Amino acid sequence: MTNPKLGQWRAAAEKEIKRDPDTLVWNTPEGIPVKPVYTADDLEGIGHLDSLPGMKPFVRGPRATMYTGRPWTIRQYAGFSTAEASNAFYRKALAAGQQGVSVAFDLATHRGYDSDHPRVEGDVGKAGVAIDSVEDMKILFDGIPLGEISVSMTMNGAVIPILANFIVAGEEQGVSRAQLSGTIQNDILKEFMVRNTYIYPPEPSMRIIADIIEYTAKEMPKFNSISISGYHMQEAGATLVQELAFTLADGREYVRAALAKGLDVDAFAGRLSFFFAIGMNFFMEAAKLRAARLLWTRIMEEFEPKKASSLMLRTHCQTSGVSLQEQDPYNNVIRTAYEALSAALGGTQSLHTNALDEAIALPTEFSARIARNTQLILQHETGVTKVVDPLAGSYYVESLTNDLAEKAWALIEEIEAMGGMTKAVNDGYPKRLIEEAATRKQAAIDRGDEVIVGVNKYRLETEDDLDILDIDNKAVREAQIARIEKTRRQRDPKKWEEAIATLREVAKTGNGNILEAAVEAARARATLGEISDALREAFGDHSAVPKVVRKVYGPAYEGEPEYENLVQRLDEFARVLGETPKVMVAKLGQDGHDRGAKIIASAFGDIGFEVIAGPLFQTPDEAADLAVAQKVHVVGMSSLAAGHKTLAPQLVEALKKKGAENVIVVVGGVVPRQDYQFLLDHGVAAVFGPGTNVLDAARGVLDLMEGKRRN
Ligand code: 2CP
Repeated sequence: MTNPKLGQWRAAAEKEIKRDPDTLVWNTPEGIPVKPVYTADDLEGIGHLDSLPGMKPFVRGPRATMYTGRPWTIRQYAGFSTAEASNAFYRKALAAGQQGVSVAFDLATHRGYDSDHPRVEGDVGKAGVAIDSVEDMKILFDGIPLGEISVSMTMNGAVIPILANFIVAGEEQGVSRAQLSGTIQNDILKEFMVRNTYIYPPEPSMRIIADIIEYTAKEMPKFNSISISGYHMQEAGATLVQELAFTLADGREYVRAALAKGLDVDAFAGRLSFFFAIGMNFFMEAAKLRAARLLWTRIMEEFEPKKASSLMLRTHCQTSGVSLQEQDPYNNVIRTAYEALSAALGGTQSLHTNALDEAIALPTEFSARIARNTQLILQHETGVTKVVDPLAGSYYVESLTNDLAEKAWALIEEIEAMGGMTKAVNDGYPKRLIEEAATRKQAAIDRGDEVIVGVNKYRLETEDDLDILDIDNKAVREAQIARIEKTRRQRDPKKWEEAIATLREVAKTGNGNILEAAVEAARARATLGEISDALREAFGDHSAVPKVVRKVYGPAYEGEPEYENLVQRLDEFARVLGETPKVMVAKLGQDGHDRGAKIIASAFGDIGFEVIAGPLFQTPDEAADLAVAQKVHVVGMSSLAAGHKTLAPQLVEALKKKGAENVIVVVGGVVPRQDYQFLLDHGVAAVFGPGTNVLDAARGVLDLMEGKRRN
């Protein structure tokens, strides 16, 4: 039934704006046309409207009383440098109101390397804490009672040694594994899609997950075996529909893997948990969490569980990292506060609010305090915890919830028709869709269609310096190496050897549980690298071939003089040069964040450069070899994990050694302004920091090439 007054509204609207009100429709990246006004008509046919919180299909929340009974957990993700430094940080945070711990590991740890491995020189202690053995893990939780405080660990690649070390650290603190509460991320499919901290190929990686679900279901009833994550998809540029669909499809795949181990669905389903990003599309994000719960119930009903808790989606959320900006960084406090409110209105169980400086560095104590207080103020001062699901019944939000659910369901079914998520991930389908969405979004920002305050509009003339935390990773590495050596010296070599041999055997034969064997190895003080290597021997390493999407960025600019001029200028320069300017985009060290690299490669290709996309995880020497072999003019190193001060100078040196000093090196990504001069002094020709317009970067590279030719 159409509201008879809608016609009157249209007339009034048209009079106000002097054009058709349909021109006010906002077509979101999700393909949802958001109308200027919603009415009861928009609720027609929506099935979930009369549902209640704590009841099927859980749209209104997994608990009946939600925050009125217990507010969400304030769980700030943190970790840096050594176990000692991170432990001190956690203790202070807990004393100041944080309610759970969430560990960020450094990238060396993520990828299963001990701190003394030559490949990880630039990574140790940088974007998280370095953990090499039980000895480090014990220090990390010293004075933090693991039987009382729940601990989340973001770990996927080296998930086996980390969880094993955690279990043994608990044991040696006097806390049995049955008492340990917390969550391990353990979500490998999205690693292959977007986050890239995988180690082994997809198939054995799925076996690892099933083994962890099996072990925790039997031994650790309070522990969430997985955190099925959409967060990184949105960070990589996914639309909310993609984030929703791919995450839930991943979840379905993990359930199937666990069932294939012979587990009863009710034995583990209640301990599956989720993790979503909350970006700036305020109502859409809250609706997304509601839709996620609705769809998860639908998916889980297929498996016919008996317990209601098996149907419930419980989730952690983090405010969006990509929505943070380097420019005018105090704006980030405001962005994060809105996102946090949206997460609360959507009914999250646990939340991380980003610190204002997280676009460029690890949080300082000051910025971490503001981030934490953003949640404390929400919980204690705003009244949002006093009512369950306050957005229920809103014409707009209910309609969005339904639209998101329908669109995501269609994509989930598409994945299903392809044979499920493992297959789709292997084929690269979700990754391609996400990269296309990311490139489209970048073009919208560069063109100014999407406004970012302080970046592409209302930009400050001068930016104030911000105090940031810098880690001396040389010192961290030395301290870690000393502790690894001590651990190796003090352990019983026979016990160690037997435990590693058993682990290798279990991995190779498939007889026994990998985590169970790894717990023994951790007890015998096998290091993280040794445990990972034992599994590497059985499973091999996964290496991905980088693919770059084309014709997404360019077409968004078609006909715009700014873009056309640049294309023409490049074309003319190519004629003078006698060849197409060739740029290699390089990712060095264990930094797998490749959104920026992929966008640059894609856009530069459309503009007319010949682009070589280097593989992930190269050493500076390997990148220089590739640059020489490919005869590139420019290497663009993309750095998002703080390794630039070690790795960029090494790259410049490696090129020089190979007689390729003519190759121009530029650095792009998350580079604090304070580091620009250091990089320029070490042979880098230009730095393109966060928020750089891609066309400006392309012009900058062309200027450098032209300048070089003239000299
Ligand atoms: C909850 N409880 C209640 C109520 N609400 N009891 C009575 N009345 C209520 N209204 C109970 C729960 O049943 C539970 O007990 C306990 O209180 C804790 O509540 P919870 O909702 O389970 O909260 P939680 O312990 O904080 O767990 C939340 C999640 C968990 C989402 C389930 O998986 C989690 O903490 N995830 C965090 C993931 C994370 O931090 N990831 C970091 C990503 P029982 O347990 O006894 O039932 S870092 C990201 C970076 C970017 C990266 O990945 O790279």
